[in-house]
Amino acid sequence: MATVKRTPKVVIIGAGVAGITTAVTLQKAGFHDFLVLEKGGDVGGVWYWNHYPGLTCDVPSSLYQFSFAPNPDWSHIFAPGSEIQRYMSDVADKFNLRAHTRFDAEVVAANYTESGWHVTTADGTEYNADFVIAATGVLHHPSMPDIEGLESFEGDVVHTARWDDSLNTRGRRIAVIGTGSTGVQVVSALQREAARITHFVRTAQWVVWAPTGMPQLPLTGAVLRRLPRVNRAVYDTLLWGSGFLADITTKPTWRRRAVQGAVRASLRVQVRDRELREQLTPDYEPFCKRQVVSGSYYRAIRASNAELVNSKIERITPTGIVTADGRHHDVDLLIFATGFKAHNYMRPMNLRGRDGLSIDDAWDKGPRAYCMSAIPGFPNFFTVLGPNSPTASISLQYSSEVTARYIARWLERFRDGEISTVEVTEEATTRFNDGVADALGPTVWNTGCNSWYLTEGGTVDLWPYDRATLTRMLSKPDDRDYHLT
Ligand code: N01
Repeated sequence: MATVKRTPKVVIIGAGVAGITTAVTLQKAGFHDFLVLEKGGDVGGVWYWNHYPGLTCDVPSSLYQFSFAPNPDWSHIFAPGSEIQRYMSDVADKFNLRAHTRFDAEVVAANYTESGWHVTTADGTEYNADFVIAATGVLHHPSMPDIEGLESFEGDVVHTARWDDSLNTRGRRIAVIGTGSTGVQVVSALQREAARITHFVRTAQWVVWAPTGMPQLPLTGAVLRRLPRVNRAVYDTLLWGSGFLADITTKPTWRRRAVQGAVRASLRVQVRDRELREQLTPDYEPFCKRQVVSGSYYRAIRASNAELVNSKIERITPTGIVTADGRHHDVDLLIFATGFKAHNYMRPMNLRGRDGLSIDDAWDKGPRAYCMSAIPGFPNFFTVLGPNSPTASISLQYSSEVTARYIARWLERFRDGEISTVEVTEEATTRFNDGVADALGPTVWNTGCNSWYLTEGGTVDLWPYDRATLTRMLSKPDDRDYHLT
């Protein structure tokens, strides 16, 4: 007797890089009954939420794109954030994703019962689904330090990830706290117009020089648009070339040492002032933290209206910041570039799987998933760019696409009546995570620095393998690793 085909009903949470990729991949695989629930007012994820001055993608734009939406038209080699957000929006239009999306729809709960998933948004609406895919991103929840006296500050206060576009920055005395990729971009952007800019640096960062302000060569876009095959070849070449990053970060070879040597030399060449150079020199290896890339930061911090302060922040006063050396730094605008709670993933959502298991209980020792995408106890639930995703070494768009295709394989089997539920086994997840832990040993991220890559338990939450391994692991689900009904 022929099997009756079913149409899986899917809820995708989040419309950033991972959510857009998942939605388009499902469409391409013939699945159209999906709904994207997005907390923000538009697609884009980090590119929607972040619009601080100086925001630029520090990955070349020709690489920072979806394989299914090649775009040769970038104003700069490293495009500004607004342009990337426009690209994401154009992709959503091109693939008619808005018709499938509810905006301003924050998911507050998702519960699995025998009848499937029940997803609730903040306004109380409930959606039912056969499958839920969490594409909720890594860098979403801003981390705001609790510094004594902050509430007494009489000037303006802003976190970069929730920038207020009405803020005046010109001619002001600006303090920037934090020196990750964001802090470095903000200081570079605001220094010229500020009356004074003080950069509070708790831990110095290595900064790789790159032509981050360089326009794309004239006519490049026009030529590549006429020659889509060449455009595709350029993208494939860049993707292949990006394997170098995975190589130097995961393997302790002469190549890693050579690149690290170049990063150290770059600091020596660009900053001749010995005292400032000492302040800027980290006590850990280049690439241990998420590598900062900038062609303008060293120039900005050397400027006469700029100062780098290493002394610990003691407290905030109504008019500024007091550091451990007893100095009071007068400030009108206080900018927190203090990063994100990177290991929250879909939380604080009340996510409950089989038998009411909460994600907080499942992850009481830290986030874990099988192949970044499946969690024991959570049937018919997947993550895209979930735990151990290669946020430090491999294109996020590529990883999302591979993961979404992997999930689509399960949807096909559901559609064909082969399975009703799929849940990864505890054994497979433990085996995968043990392998990851071993492979993380020789990575550069494990060489003794503190970074957002580390979980509270001190483990590195990254992908320690190369792109070929990622592709192989996610090419075809292995039934032995799953409970199927
Ligand atoms: O955040 P971070 P970010 N007192 O966590 C400091 C991506 N990104 O927003 O090192 C004083 O890297 C903290 O100090 P320490 C990219 O993946 C991409 O900059 O912990 N300082 C650190 O200096 C990036 O890695 C683009 O000692 C405090 C900083 O705040 C990721 O986003 C652009 C403090 C936080 O650095 C996050 O970058 C921008 C305190 N209490 C970002 N608490 C692209 O262009 C924290 N800090 C693609």
